[in-house]
Amino acid sequence: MASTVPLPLLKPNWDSLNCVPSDFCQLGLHDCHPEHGVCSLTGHQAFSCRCRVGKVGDGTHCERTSCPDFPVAEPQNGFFSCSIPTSSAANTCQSANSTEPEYEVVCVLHCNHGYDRLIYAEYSCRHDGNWTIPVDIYSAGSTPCLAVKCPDLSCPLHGRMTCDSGSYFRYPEICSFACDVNPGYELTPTSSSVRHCQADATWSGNDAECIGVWCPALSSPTNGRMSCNSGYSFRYPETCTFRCNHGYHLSAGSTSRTCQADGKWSGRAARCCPDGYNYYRRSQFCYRAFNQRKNYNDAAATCSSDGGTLAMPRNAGINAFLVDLKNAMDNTALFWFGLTDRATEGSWVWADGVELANEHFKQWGPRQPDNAHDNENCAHYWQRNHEQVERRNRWNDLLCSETFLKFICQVGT
Ligand SMILES: [Ca+2]
Ligand SMILES: [Ca+2]
Repeated sequence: MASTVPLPLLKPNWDSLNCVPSDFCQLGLHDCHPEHGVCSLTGHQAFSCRCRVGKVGDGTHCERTSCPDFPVAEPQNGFFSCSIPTSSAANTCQSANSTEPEYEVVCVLHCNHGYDRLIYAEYSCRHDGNWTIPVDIYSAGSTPCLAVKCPDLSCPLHGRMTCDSGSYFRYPEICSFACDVNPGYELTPTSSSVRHCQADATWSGNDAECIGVWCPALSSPTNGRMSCNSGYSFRYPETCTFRCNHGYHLSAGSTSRTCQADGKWSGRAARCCPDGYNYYRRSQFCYRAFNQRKNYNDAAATCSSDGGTLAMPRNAGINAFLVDLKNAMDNTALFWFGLTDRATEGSWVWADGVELANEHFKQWGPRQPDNAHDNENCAHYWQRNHEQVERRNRWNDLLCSETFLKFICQVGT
């Protein structure tokens, strides 16, 4: 029930319903310090004021006792937060007659972001002006604020990890990652080369992963297959093996090639020639001298059924290779090769349709091509043992319908 008596200068600051029976103290008809003063009845309409424990003054005027400087040094990675508690003043009614001392100042240990508080320490300056020291945060072996721990990291396979504080993995450690360059490893594109243990106990960046250096992509040889043992990554140290299809043989290059630490493949490109054919590296074609006699068109058809054409000795190197090839087969025979002037007399065209220009390589025999009988339109090699030495292995034009010649085919790789 609220008082009907006009209030003096000081307002009551507690609810009279909950308090002691009607008197000047209860009604607030006193001039004791509103917060730190305690009113005591001394008789009818008589009261006295005193200050609460921890305060100094005559009861009408009360002041906090001042505390000495906070006696504990600030810890590494932490700090003290000090405040004046408000609880005792807020609930004045309950504590009006309490002898509980008022805490002047309370300081609590806190740790910086990224550090866990291992010790709870609350310091108070009591009414007697002395600090209580509940715990010695600097006792031997204790660390009041310990950096948060990130998950352990490990060395990537084929790589190295270097951490700036010796792999404690605690904030704010920085770890860097590198791969074994010698031999042959590098970080994947998504890997982080530097990672920070962050204040939230997580690592920045992504896991570091080392992969072999890249070698240029390989492909199956024509008429063959490739098989690689590491997912066709074409990275060190993958090895690819090569096989030729049925009816073909590995006529050049390596059956097995390995991506090396320097990013280059061992060995040479595999080449598959049809069985019976020989590979000439500089033209990258396979050639075969056939031990059969046919006219030009039938010879060309045989080459076509092997996937090629009559041979085309476009340069001295190929020409020499073909001469050796045919002579090894039969040094008494004439051999067709892929050159005709059937479309336009005097205009010689290779089997692939390319014209034999004036400046191109030629090996015609003396006074050839002569278009004898006005009808010699297909080219061939003379035999090695021709009685006219100057004709041996040279080119001549002949009737395309002649059937006593053997022939040379070529197939690409
Ligand atoms: Ca002709
Ligand atoms: Ca001729």
